[in-house]
Amino acid sequence: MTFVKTHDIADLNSGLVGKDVVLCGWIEDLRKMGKMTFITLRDVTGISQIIVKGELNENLGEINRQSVASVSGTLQETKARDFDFEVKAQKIEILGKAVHPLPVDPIGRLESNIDTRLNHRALDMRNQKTASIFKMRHHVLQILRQTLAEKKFIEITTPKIIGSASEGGANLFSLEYFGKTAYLAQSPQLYKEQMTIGLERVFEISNFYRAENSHTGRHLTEFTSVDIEAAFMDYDDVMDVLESLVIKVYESVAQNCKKEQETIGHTVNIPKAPFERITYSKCIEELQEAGQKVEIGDDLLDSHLRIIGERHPGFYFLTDWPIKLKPFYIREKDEDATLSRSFDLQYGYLELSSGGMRLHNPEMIKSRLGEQGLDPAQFADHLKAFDWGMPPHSGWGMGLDRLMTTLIGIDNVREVVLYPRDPDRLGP
Ligand code: AMO
Repeated sequence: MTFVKTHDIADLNSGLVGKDVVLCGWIEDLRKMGKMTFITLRDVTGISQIIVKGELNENLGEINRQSVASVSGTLQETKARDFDFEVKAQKIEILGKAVHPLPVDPIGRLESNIDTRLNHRALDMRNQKTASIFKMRHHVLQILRQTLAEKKFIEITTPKIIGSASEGGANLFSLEYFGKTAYLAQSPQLYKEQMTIGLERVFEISNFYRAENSHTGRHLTEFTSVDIEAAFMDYDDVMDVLESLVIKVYESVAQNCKKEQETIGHTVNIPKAPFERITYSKCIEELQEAGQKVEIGDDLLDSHLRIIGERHPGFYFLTDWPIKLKPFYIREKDEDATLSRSFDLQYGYLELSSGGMRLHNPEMIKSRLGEQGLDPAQFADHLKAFDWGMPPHSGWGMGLDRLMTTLIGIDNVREVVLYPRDPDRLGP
């Protein structure tokens, strides 16, 4: 077998002309022209033309498109317009046959619907548009980690199997755990807050779980969350962190993922700082002006956010929500205890992130738990840490999958998640 790959296709260069190379990849196209066969070979980095002549061509036999092959040959200049070089093949070995008909067309000439693509996701990854989305997601993950580390946040990994709710009782998946009931974590909320007592600034990028029976383009039962928590910061400070992080991601993708944007067919427009900050009460006024029957204290429905989103396209913060609409750990405003030091980051109608300043007085937390019908005893382990010198702290959680949809201009999170999980999809 000659599958020792000597070069990725993108690494072929004029210095290698006349030298022997071994390329490995998938046969994207194959044209038999009498005494010659032209093969297009693709690997994850690019495509190359392979010329097959003479005895090798006569004995080529049956080669299926999309089979995986290793090609040994000599690199040479080419007259072909679409390629920089070509390889004159000396040996072609099929390493794995593709059995036709394939369930989806990886070239994308025949479009398949999203369910068919998701059911055959590995093959869908050979479609250049899909591959570009995941190359871009890889880049976004790198830039998030790098930027947060530069801002002196320490990466943590919190447990996903937990003994009690982190966000309150709703939307929890439970599982049998050696005779006890355990839950899948909805967020790292309690752990990230606790970590501020020693590490000050922490972040986590992990999957979390919501037993939400939602059938929309923005809800999954397993999603990737980017979370931060920072001691000695107020909610304005962590909004600044979020704003600069989002801009950094956009700048970096615009600059470093040009090929991916072209293949996806969507150009990333870098948003300008500062993002507009609209208070919840201003938002209610705008909705009333637009003829909506909403009052201060009402939660904002999807239909409301669509109206606000049309008036404020792009990124903006919705701040100072009524305390009763926010989780038990969010702190009230000093000047008006009915309002909270909280925010959502919106992209048009889409909620990308929510966060705020936290309560750090354990008695206040217990009383808020009670008000929200939660049992403080269930949170005893968490509340202990508040007697060990808990600093004032703030943070946020951002849905990575939702952020990705804004970068690729497609409003279905299933496009940006390898194997999405929703109420109707548990496999593959
Ligand atoms: P929240 O519940 O608002 O806040 O979640 C934060 C962000 O996570 C994303 N998200 C989801 N994405 C896809 N599918 C879902 N089912 C889903 N649920 C949430 C959204 C959302 O804005 N602990 C707080 C954050 C904090 O205060 O630090 C929290 O979890 O983009």
